[in-house]
Amino acid sequence: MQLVLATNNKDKIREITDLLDDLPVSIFTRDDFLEFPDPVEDGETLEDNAIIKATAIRDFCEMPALADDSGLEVDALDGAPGVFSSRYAGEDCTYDDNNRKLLHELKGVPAKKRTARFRCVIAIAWADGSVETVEGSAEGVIAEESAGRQGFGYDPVFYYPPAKKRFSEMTLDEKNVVSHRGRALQKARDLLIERLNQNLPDDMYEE
Ligand code: ITT
Repeated sequence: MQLVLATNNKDKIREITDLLDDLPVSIFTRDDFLEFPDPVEDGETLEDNAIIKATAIRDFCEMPALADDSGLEVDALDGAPGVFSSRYAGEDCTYDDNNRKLLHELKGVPAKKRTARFRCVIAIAWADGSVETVEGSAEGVIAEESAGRQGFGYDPVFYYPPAKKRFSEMTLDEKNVVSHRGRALQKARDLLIERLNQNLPDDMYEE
């Protein structure tokens, strides 16, 4: 099976390929194509945007496509930045800009009220025209300052209580076990395995 990852985000690509690399699936990324569309993510939900990306890339590359739309929901900010997580501090902002803005918005908010969650929706657009979605989430608390060197995005401010550390203090494997993306990808793996089994030639089932 061939599968193209419908994302421009190299950090996502690292985490996704790590969790899928034991499957008999050839994974392609934007680097494998001379041109790669950058669809407008104008959906109202993570699910809408994941479907927009997966179908646009499936149609352009003519192979099944997997897209990830993810975001951070902070309770004290009524769910912001949510679908706007990548551009919270403005178009073309950096991860650091976003974290600085988030910490500024939460200045003075006590620890108990700094609860938040990462959410991830993965859409797989199949060659037959159908689309399936799965999701995962991870509950945490927004720290008072940035720290840690691993991960990406909001990981330096996302403290995960069960592990007593931030996502930015976890190895790739540790994060993938508990993260929103890791949880969604476990379900996406099941969808891929189901399809792989359907595509097995008949003689594979013979005793
Ligand atoms: P693509 O649309 O090309 O996939 P993107 O980075 O624009 O890349 P999203 O629209 O899904 O992706 O925005 C998700 C943002 O949420 C991302 O840029 C990070 O700022 C944040 N984010 C998502 N997953 C994260 C994670 O595991 N750790 C930290 N921040 C994360």
